[in-house]
Amino acid sequence: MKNVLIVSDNLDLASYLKDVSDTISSNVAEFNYCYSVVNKTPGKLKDIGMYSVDMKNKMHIDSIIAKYDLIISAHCKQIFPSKLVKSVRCINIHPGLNPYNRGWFPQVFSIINKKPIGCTIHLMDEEIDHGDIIYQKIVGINSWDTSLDLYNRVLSAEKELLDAHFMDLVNGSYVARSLDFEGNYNGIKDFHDLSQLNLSSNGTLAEHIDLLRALTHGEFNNAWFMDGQGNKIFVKLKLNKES
Ligand code: 0FX
Repeated sequence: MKNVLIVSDNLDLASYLKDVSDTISSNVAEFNYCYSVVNKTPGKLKDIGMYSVDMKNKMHIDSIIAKYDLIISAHCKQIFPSKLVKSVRCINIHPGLNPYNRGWFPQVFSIINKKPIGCTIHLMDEEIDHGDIIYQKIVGINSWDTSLDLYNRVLSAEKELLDAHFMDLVNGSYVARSLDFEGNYNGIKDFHDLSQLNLSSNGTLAEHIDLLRALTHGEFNNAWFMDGQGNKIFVKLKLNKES
């Protein structure tokens, strides 16, 4: 019997993983579910039976190492410490196609820099979104996609991989391959830098449309500029494909 800890700050994915793991007999594996302590709105995660863990707390880490055979990170907002990834098998479910645009919000950067996008399930090492790749699925980018459109397809691709391979992940029945190259990494600062629109920016209209659709994600107010009167103005783009 395996003890598995699932750590997630993403309600959609955490609920999905709970449904998948609920179908597995407790003779095969037992699952516990946590969200990270940095999560400022954990209400709904608590409602589905998750509790808080702090990846910076040495006591938490030591008790995780003592108890679990496998940790699955499903969009956990805290970085796993080196001691944890070296002591227990840790698997990350990442909404990007490693090693392209590793780090924050990969689809935003892929719309702009045209690097491939998709999802990756990989072994964790000490670097972010970097360990050996277990499964990947590529997702295409349409000219009319906003960040939200593309993100939703990436999330669906993650669920498809989990549907097909969850038990293989639990049992370790897979062949992982190392990265062919290091790729590139984007931090949250890169996203905030993009969000501050430079009204004097040179570029083609196509580049500007890509920037604005990459920063358009449902209700989020991402792209902004200051007008001459000191008002902060948020910008979103609406794209419709002729039907
Ligand atoms: O959970 P998640 O989809 O994933 C993010 C990172 O992209 C990922 O690399 C990391 N491993 C994980 C821990 O965190 O993030 P989210 O639910 O905060 O955001 C989902 C999408 O929403 C994001 O891809 C873009 C969009 N978004 C999010 C925020 C917070 C915005 O457009 N603006 C925002 O301010």
